[in-house]
Amino acid sequence: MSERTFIMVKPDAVSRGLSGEIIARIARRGFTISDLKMVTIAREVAEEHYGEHRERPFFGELVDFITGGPVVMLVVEGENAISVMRTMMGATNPADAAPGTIRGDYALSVAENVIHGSDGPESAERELALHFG
Ligand code: 3AN
Repeated sequence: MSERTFIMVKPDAVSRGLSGEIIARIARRGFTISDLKMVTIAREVAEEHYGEHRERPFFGELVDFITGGPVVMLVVEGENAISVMRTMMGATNPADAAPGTIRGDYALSVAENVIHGSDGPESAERELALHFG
């Protein structure tokens, strides 16, 4: 089933010059990148994006990090885009991410883990509306 998902190259990856490589991997896999923009996220938008983590101890740190520099936001489309992108990203904690995944190849820290991708159809819809609506 063709799906749309929201993907974000996080500030750590943008500042390390990795956005081109990460976007190329997504395109080479066969997905269509149907929209793309570089932005610095406003604090209120970041708090809404990560709303489900509001009560977690790392929430403040997470919002500081994601608003701390430009990100690249993408709309990625194709067969099973949501779950295939999650597989390509690798585990949230890069220490557990398999080599060959984006986090497994480019990240070491759970806080600065290079990429975000929607974790299901409802979050994809919500995140696409929030950032591209
Ligand atoms: P994912 O991004 O794989 O969907 P979530 O939704 O569990 O993972 O976590 C959202 C983001 O919160 C992660 N991408 C990561 O940057 C951050 N995060 C998760 N756990 C921690 C933690 N223990 N300390 C700091 N940041 C964390």
